[in-house]
Amino acid sequence: MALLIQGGTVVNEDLSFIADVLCEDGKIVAIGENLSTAADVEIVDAQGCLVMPGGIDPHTHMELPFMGTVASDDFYSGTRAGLVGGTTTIIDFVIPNPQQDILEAYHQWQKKAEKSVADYSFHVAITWWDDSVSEAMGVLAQEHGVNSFKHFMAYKNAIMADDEVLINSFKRARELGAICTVHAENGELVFRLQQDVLEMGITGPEGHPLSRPPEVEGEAANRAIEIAHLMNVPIYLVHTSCQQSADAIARARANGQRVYGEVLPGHLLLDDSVYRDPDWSFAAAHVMSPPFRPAGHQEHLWKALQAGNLHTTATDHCCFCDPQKRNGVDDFTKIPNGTGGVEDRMHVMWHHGVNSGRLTENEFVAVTSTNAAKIFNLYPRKGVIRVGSDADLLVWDPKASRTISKETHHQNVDFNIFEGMNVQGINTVTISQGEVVFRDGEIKVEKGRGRYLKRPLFSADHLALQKYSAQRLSKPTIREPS
Ligand code: DUC
Ligand code: ZN
Ligand code: ZN
Ligand code: ZN
Repeated sequence: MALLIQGGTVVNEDLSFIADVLCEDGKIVAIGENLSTAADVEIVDAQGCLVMPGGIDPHTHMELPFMGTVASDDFYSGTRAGLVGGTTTIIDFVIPNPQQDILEAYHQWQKKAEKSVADYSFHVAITWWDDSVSEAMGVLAQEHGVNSFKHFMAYKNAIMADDEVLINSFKRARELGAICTVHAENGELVFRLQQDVLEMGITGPEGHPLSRPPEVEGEAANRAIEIAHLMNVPIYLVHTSCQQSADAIARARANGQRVYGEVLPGHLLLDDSVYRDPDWSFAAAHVMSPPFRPAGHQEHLWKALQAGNLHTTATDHCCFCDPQKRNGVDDFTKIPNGTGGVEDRMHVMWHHGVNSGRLTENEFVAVTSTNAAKIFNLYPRKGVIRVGSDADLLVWDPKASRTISKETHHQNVDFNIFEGMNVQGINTVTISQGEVVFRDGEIKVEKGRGRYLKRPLFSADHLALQKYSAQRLSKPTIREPS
């Protein structure tokens, strides 16, 4: 059945204008003023509201097996919570165990994701290296629509990618026309500092940020950016959390390098005082990596987002409940790392970004949807209200508000890092694949309705890097001995 969203202000990244939006068979088929209505059209009244592209969260971990447990939000509960909060697409991470067949891991994740209720795609992590991994990257890129590969520079003795893995994988990604992404923290330094902090007798969550200071992220960010520079591949830094890595991105961009940065609402708003709270459970619930940072970094991240040196907002949604966190009750290094937020990202970013005057409504659309679609090659299918695009839309009421709480959220976790925050400006309706899935507080979805999104590879022209490559590799003149 057709759906007409009537009388709202359409907000794209480049422009806002009053128009109706007509959807059919899951796609946007017409945009214009006073579109005529056939009898069998479902009407959504958007008078006084904005109509925006559905949010894209390019960084989630549903049902992730991690640090001896499994993240509590699965692909059903997590994507459902996302739809409630206006996120209609997620990009999750396939994370193979070291030595595991990458394709086997990919198929495991596909199986888990069958219950998704929102559209989803996958980055694939490269956690080890040999010729079979190189071959598997080719199969993923050419047959399965994977155009981004992830590298954890932290988590030594587990999924960490050392320099050898980074260099080989970056080179292969470049050959294939894929983009590289990194979790930038120096895993050797984290390992050393964790031992040092434990030896000082600090075993509680307050040890977590001490073992992963901003320098650890800054070093890895700079290293990854330089390796990407020499391997001539675009790079995307996930969860940029501190001044050091935001500055590394800005420097490289000023130097003409194709580097992108992602930031989480939590890193924009919370500081490391949460780890010194006397309530162990409260402090442990905030343990994620990279940690929340000393006061001051948050303002720097906001400015980097406003300046265009950070491009996307994500959540790193990776939920663990208190009994799971308690695994690290005597040793902070054993607290499963992760926090939630897939339901709250859009609301928090509007309230603290747009209501504060830091972002325009169009910039909000860019950093919550369009930029992720462009960087990961989902655009213009996703990330824009345009004829032919998927009908993933939000009716956004800038006057409506909600108070964020674990008591009312849909995320399958017993904590919310934004507990008690009142946010004004929320989606009252979520439309996914041309279907109203959320309206006025009610979510109605059928398990498994989410679709896997293949993402095409980038052409060399699109990457726009080959000229630099040619210069770098041109042979020096060999002089004859005189
Ligand atoms: N950081 C987290 O906090 N959780 C999952 C993985 C990660 O890098
Ligand atoms: Zn990470
Ligand atoms: Zn360089
Ligand atoms: Zn992550």
